[in-house]
Amino acid sequence: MSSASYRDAVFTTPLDRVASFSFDERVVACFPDMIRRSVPGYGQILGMLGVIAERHLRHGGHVYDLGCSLGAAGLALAGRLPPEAFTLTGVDLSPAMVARARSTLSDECPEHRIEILEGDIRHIDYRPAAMIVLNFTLQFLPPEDRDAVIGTLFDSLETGGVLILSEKIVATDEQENAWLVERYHDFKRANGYSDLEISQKRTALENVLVPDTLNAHHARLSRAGFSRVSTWFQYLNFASMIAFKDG
Ligand code: GEK
Repeated sequence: MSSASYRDAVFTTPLDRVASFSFDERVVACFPDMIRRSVPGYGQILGMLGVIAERHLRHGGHVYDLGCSLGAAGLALAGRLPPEAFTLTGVDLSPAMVARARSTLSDECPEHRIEILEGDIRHIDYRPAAMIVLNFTLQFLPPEDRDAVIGTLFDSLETGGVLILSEKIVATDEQENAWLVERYHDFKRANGYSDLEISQKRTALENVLVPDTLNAHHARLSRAGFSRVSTWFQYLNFASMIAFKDG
């Protein structure tokens, strides 16, 4: 399959009925453009994943990239660390994403030990890991399944391991939240999206992407057993946290 990436035009024309968002072939074909123009800080977060891995990953440790899409986290780690530094399993539910991630990673970093599995992160058997990345994936799970997944990930992490959790968030204060959402739409306009595209995408994501507050994330991570949680990045209503499993 070609690794070309097209400009996101999924919601450019008016639709009679906006269907729920799905990670299908059409989305996969333009995904790198879509996520960079839609997620504030996406490139910066990816860049830091490699830096965090350099500091926190034990040599030869195993990494999970859950909801890996096209394998961007694996590529970021492979860009900073040599092949012997880590092994990585990427998991994604979308067959189209998985096919494209496999071909991209084998083209871009054939020496690195990266495998991509098609599966649901709620139901796979995890092996012990030193680092787990959930980069904008938990938000797509039904809210009632999130505690169990975070609990399983805590159990799978080795002592000294870290979980990176990046999410779209909702602010507790209504006025603050309204300001963040308005500026987020301005961010999308500044990146070339029309009002029609913004509103149709918003409709498509309703009940598909359900954001939590930062407090809810911190509380869930603590409940699971993480001893320390820090929000190391926030850009408008998008944030990334690191949770430590201390000994
Ligand atoms: C990146 N992390 O580029 N099991 C496995 N995968 C799932 C599940 C599930 N239950 N639900 C959704 N997905 C990536 C970006 S995108 C974020 C992640 C976005 C997958 C889904 O198929 C999609 O590929 C990914 O999670 C979310 O760093 O598009 O906003």
